[in-house]
Amino acid sequence: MSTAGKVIKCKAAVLWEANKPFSIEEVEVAPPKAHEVRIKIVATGICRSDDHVITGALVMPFPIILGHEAAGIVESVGQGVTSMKPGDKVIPLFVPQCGECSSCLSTKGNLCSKNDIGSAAGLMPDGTTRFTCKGKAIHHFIGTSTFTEYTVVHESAVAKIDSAAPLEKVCLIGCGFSTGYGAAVQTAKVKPGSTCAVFGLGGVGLSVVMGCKAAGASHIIAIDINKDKFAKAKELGATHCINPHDFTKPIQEVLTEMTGHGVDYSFEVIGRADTMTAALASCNMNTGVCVMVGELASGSAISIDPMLVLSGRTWKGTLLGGWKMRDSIPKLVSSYMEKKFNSDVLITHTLPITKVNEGFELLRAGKSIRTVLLF
Ligand code: COD
Ligand code: ZN
Repeated sequence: MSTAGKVIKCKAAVLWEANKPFSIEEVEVAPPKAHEVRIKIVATGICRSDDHVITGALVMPFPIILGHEAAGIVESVGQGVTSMKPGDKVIPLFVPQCGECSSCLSTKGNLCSKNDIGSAAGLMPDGTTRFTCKGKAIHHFIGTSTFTEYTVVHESAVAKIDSAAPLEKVCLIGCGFSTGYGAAVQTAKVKPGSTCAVFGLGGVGLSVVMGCKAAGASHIIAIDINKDKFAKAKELGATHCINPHDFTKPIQEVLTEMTGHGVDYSFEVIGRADTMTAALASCNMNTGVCVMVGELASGSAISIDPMLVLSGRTWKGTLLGGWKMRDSIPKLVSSYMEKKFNSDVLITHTLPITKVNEGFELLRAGKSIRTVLLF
């Protein structure tokens, strides 16, 4: 029996308040309105940014359904949706591509003005929610909300992908892989033969390592305080792995000594003030490029010595690897299908959605790279 046009009751992991575990609840998911799409989520990865909402570092309204790195199948579409139909395989996009705002019309950048990252309203673009649970409205998360069997997203925030793509693998292309890989190949545009330093070897940092390798970097220095991350970093292309705890001097001095004059490209993929400054100081003056991928807790700031930039370094930032998502995500999935990269190596654990809290414990304990939750 078709569910189109009807409210769907399904399982979801609801976060009622900060610093509490998820509750597996039955939620009601309203049908998609005009220009919206309701998706049956098949697989969703756990990303550190979801954890930042739990801890309060990333301020979002509660109660909320988190999750933003997923793949699924279109269940039904609202009026006016022409770019996809029920049965299509899709990836929800936390940076939409409306095609009309100045960012979308420009060839540069990818931060569509319709995104809900900065505004953090936790609502659909029309200012309402499609989720209820126990009579209460539940917020959306950055236009995606994927820790639920069904979600509703705006058409501008969905990419249709290859019908042969394995959803339990390509879900990582919705965030972690694309963010890191794009930071290297798209935002930094790493040149062949260059030297790169990657601070932080989570799922996103390891994807930066993959991007640096694909771009032809000859030296990739991987930095983490958890040495258990080094084996995978080496497997993916790191030529050196260093732990700042093994040195008494600041890590930027260690890197400058290792390279003679600092690295060509540095990437901060942790989200800490001290490592952001260290990454900037690690790249060489005159030509070095530092790309910030991590973010600090909402409302906090860092201070730097302006001389670090006056001396010629370039300091850049990237959200989702700079990809214009509706255009790029289907192409990245095609590249995955053509085996141009292997993001599967990032998946260390697979769990049912009912074990979502266990998945977050693995991340906090530094034991997982990516856990994929299945429905
Ligand atoms: N020095 C070196 N390494 C460190 C340090 C330190 N002081 N502290 C922690 N680390 C290591 C950890 O051991 C870990 O291996 C790694 O840093 C961080 O990895 P994860 O698995 O916690 O995180 P990821 O890879 O899932 O995500 C990292 C981000 C930086 C992307 C994330 O935390 C973030 O800041 N997101 C906000 C920015 C963003 O792009 N958001 C969009 C959606 S993701
Ligand atoms: Zn993420």
